[in-house]
Amino acid sequence: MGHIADLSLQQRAEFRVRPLALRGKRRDLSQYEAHLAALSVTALTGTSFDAPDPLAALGWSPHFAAQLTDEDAELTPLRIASVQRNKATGLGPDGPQRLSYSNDLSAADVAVGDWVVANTTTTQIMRILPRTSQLSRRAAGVEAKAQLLAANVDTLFITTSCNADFNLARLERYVVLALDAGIHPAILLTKADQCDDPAAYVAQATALSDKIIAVLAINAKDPAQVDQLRAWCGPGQTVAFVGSSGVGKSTIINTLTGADQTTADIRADDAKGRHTTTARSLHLLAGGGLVIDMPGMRELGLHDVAGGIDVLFDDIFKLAGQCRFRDCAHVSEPGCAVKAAIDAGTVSAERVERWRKLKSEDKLNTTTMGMDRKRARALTRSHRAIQAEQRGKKGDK
Ligand SMILES: Nc1nc2c(ncn2[C@@H]2O[C@H](COP(=O)(O)OP(=O)(O)OP(=O)(O)O)[C@@H](O)[C@H]2O)c(=O)[nH]1
Ligand SMILES: [Mg+2]
Ligand SMILES: [Zn+2]
Repeated sequence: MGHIADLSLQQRAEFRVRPLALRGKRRDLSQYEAHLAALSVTALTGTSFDAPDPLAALGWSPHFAAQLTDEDAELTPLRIASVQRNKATGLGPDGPQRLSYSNDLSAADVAVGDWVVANTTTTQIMRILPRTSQLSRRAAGVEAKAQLLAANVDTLFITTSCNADFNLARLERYVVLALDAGIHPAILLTKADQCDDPAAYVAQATALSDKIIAVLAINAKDPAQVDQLRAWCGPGQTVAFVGSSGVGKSTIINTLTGADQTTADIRADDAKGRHTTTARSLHLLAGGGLVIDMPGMRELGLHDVAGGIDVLFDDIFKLAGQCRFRDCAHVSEPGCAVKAAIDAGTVSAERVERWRKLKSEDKLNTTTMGMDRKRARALTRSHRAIQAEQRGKKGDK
């Protein structure tokens, strides 16, 4: 098994295509909600595919099968497990295969988690199948470029620790990223074993949004505690781990897989990690789920996530729609419903401020990244000043 031509009729046709995550600005929140609801059904029942199907175990689903054409008949579908500049690794029922890129593709186009069709004779990736979800950020650095982080993810485990790394505004950024992509956000609080009151962190994270499907405080080294995550790692389900360096992403994945990826102690003085993981990678769990490990991120530059911001801050979004002026800046305008809600104590001023910041950053990055590079450089000068400040510190992958 391996060639698309070998897939059964049922696998090639008759598929209910899962709605694609719609990206970008959008005013109709119901689309997100419907998409997230569809995902939770999948999360509970596992894939709708036959369990013994070896491709389904790798996350193959009707969505991908429906993308295949007759021209793909001689090609082999593979799931991308790692991406390097000139090579990538694809997982298939027969194990991992080293792949290269066909002429019109490069490493920047391919994400860990992608389903591709490859010519296994020439070992070339011929085409990337349309994704059910994708995570991308504004790449670290001055250039206004998007960087793909992962593809076809069902659940995002936003990982932080019960210590100095814990930061509500940063958690919100990751939640926005997930919601915008139509991916379920969950929050993992590691190092609970080193914390006097993990429940206080859980309470704060839980209060962020009812869109967060779970908040768990765990000791990443304790298999019994980490086992709770398996509820989201059923056969064919893909989960990705994001968060700062040193919070324990690889430790959790090692506990889940029983494998031994490199991990390293954080610096005692500032609780910061050292970027132990240097590349994104996909791993198979014995139970059938797939996990994506990522290097720690210092900077999560958001772009084109207006929809995700509106979903996370849906209460403020609705209030803003009731302001007297359509272009209300919610500062001192008469008839401002947002300001009225702050005054009445129904929304917190801090939360409105975080919303405002995310909105303006998203707007700037979305505009900048849509412009030519010369103009982008002028706009990113203040960003460059921050970069200069950070120079000398260790690089961000
Ligand atoms: N006591 C305790 N130590 C932990 C826990 N989670 C992680 N650690 C330790 O924290 C250090 C960093 O963990 P890693 O798993 O390498 O962190 P990471 O998030 O993968 O870091 P990067 O790969 O740099 O992004 C290691 O020494 C782990 O053993 C935890 O829950 N409890
Ligand atoms: Mg790591
Ligand atoms: Zn207003």
